[in-house]
Amino acid sequence: MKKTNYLRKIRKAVQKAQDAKRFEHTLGVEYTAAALAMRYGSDIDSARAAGLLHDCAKCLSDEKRLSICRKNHIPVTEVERKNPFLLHAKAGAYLAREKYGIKDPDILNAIRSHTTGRKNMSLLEKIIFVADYIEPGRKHAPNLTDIRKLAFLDINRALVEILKDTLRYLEASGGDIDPMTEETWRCYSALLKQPDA
Ligand code: DGI
Ligand code: FE
Ligand code: FE
Repeated sequence: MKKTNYLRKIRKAVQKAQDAKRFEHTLGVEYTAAALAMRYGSDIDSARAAGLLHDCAKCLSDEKRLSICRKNHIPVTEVERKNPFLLHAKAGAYLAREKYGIKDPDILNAIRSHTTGRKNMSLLEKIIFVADYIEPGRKHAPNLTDIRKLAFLDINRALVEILKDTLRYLEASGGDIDPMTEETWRCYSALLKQPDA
């Protein structure tokens, strides 16, 4: 199938699985990821596919997300059991492969890591993580103007700023911090401190 047709097919299928507001966010992440891929020399169609699918499990119930994980032997951590919305990333990667036919492991990893990040992310994983945070429909995060600019100047620095603000928000709101979010923050703030970073 031609690449453009395949993206159109995914877009239509995701539209059916999401409410209108979430789908608008999905389209925002698709084109923001495409723009970042242009900037950093990553594959544009992979960025679009990952952007389209990153929240494909977002409009399911927590029960459904938990049952997808249980049935498919996807490990669920303690924090995820308490906050099953976090599982939309892992369940989304599963659905991307099984329901939407994605085989590229880099796209699947980008979906899986899009909420907490992880250490040593690929360029595509970073692009999706950042695009999710800065897409034009986002309004409420602090420092968005600066982070949007930074995303196109230095993606690793943008990553650290996003993680810092996310951890700060979770601390202020009393949300459970997933150890993975902290590990990602540690990994990339240490990287920035290296003299040649
Ligand atoms: O699905 P989206 O809303 O588009 O974006 P997302 O998948 O990045 O999810 C955003 C939410 O995830 C945001 O409210 C912060 C939250 N989050 C990120 N890391 C953690 C977390 N929530 C908890 N409880 N723990 C984390 O470590
Ligand atoms: Fe998400
Ligand atoms: Fe999202």
